[in-house]
Amino acid sequence: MRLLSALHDPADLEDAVRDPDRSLSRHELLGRAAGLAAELAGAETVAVHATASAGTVVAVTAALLAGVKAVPVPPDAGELERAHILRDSGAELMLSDDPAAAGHLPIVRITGVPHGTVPAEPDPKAAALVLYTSGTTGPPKGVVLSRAALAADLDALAEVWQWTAADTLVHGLPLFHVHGLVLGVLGPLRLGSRLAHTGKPTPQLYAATRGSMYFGVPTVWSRVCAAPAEARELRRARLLVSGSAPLPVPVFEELKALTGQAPIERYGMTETLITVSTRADGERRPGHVGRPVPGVETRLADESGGIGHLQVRGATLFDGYLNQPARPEGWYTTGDVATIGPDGWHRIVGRASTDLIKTGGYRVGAGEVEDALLLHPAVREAAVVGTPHPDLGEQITAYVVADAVTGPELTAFVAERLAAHKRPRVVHLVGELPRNAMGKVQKATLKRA
Ligand code: MLC
Ligand code: AMP
Repeated sequence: MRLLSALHDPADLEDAVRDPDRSLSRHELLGRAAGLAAELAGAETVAVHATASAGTVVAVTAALLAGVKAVPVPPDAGELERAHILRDSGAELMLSDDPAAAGHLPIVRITGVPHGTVPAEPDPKAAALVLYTSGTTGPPKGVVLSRAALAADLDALAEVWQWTAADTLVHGLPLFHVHGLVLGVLGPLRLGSRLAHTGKPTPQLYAATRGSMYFGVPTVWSRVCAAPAEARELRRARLLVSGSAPLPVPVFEELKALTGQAPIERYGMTETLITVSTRADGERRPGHVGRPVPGVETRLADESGGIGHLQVRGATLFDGYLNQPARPEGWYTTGDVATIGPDGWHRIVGRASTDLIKTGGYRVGAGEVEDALLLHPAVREAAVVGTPHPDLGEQITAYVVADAVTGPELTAFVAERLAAHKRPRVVHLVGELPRNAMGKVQKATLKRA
C-alpha cells in the first residue's frame, strides 16, 4: 500500500487540506505535489521551509512521492540552528516560496506547475523524514524515520482512535515535528480525513473551525479551558486529543466539564512516534496515557517500587540518528520514567534527565541553550534548567555568570541563534553556579531555587 494511500483515491475530495488562506482538493494537492516531485528528481535530501501552511503540506508530500528524504526546517530557526540542520542533513535543495529562506541552497518554489504523472511508490524501508530534535547536550540530532514506521504508527492510531475518512482533523500545530506533521498532516493523507489547519492553535480558531478531531499540546488545552465560551464550541467534536507533554489533571477535568468529554491522551517521542494511547472506545483516566498501541510493546527497566525507565519496541521506531551508527535492534530506552499498572495502564512520571526540557510541548536541550549563551563574549558560565510554568508546563530558566550584560540582552542573543521557543524566559545573573565536589553543576538545586 502507498504511504499516503488516501491521497491516491480516484475520488476527489473538496477541502482535503485547508489553511486560513487557501483550500486544496485532494486532486489539486496530488497534482501540485506530483509537479514538484518531478523537480526533485536526482536529489536524495531536500529541506522544507516548514511554515504552518498548506504550502508545507504540498512540499512534504512532493518529497514523499519522489522518495526523497524531507527535512522540515522550523521557519523561525535562528541562524546557528538553521545552519546546523542544513549542513548536518546534507540537504541539496530548499523547498519554499520565500526566497529569503534559501540560505546557500538552490530554491525550488512550491507553487510550481501541476503534473499528472505520479512517481512509483518507493521501498517502505526507505527513509522518509529527518526530524531534528534536541538531545541533552550539543546541537539537535536528525531522527531518521522510515516510510514503514510512519505507516505503522498511523495505522495503529487509526485503529485506536477509530480515525476514518469521515473525520475532519483540526489543529494549528507547527509542521516540523511529529505531532503536527506526522499525525497532523500525513495522518489525513493516509487515512482520508480532511485537514483544517488553523495557522496557530488558539482557542478562538479551534472554536471557529468545524471538525470531528482536534489535536493539541497541553498548553493549547489549558488555554482552551481559560476561554470557556470557545471550549463549549468543542462539544460537537468526536475526539479531543492531547499529547507531547504531560496533561495536568486539573486541565483534563476542566476540559471534560466544559466540552462534555474527557480528552484522549497519548504518549510518544520523535524517535518512537506515538507508542501508548487511550482508546476512542475505552476508558480515559486523568494522569494516564493508556496502553501500547497495536504493534508496540513496552517494559520498565531498573524498576524500583513500581517506577522504572520506560523502554519500547515495535514497528514505529526510528532507524537511527543521521550520520551516526544505525540504532541497535530491539528495545529502545525512551529517557522517560513511568509506571505500568497491573491493568497495563501507563503513567509518565517524568524525564530521567534534567537536561531535556518540555516547554509548550517543545523539547529543548539544556546543552544547546547553554552553548548559545556561552557564545556571548560577556558570559563566563551558564546552566539552563526547566522550571514549572502554569501555561507552558516548564519554562526555560538560565543561571548565568557574566560581566556587564542584562537578562533581556541574553534572551535576545539566544533568539537570534536558535528557534524562538528556545529563548530563556527567565535569566538569573549569579556570582557563581552551585557545583558538587567533582565540579559538576548541581542542576537539581537550581530547579528547586
Ligand atoms: C516566547 N516569547 C517570548 C519569549 N518566549 N518573549 C520574550 N521572551 C521570551 N523568552 C514570545 C513568543 O514569541 C510569542 O510572541 C509570545 O511570547 C507568546 O509566546 P508563548 O507563550 O510561547 O506562546 P505561543 O507563541 O502562543 O506558543 C504556545 C504554543 C506553542 C503552545 C502555541 O508552544 C506550540 O505551538 N507548541 C507546540 C509544540 C509541538 O508541536 N510539539 C510537538 C513535538 S512532537 P508572538 O509575537 O508570536 O505572540 C512530540 C511527539 C509527541 O512531542 O508526543 O507528540
Ligand atoms: P519529542 O521528541 O519532542 O517528541 O518529545 C518527546 C517527549 O515528550 C517524551 O520523551 C516525553 O517526555 C514527552 N511526552 C510526549 N507525550 C507525553 C505525554 N502524553 N505525557 C507526558 N509526556 C509526554
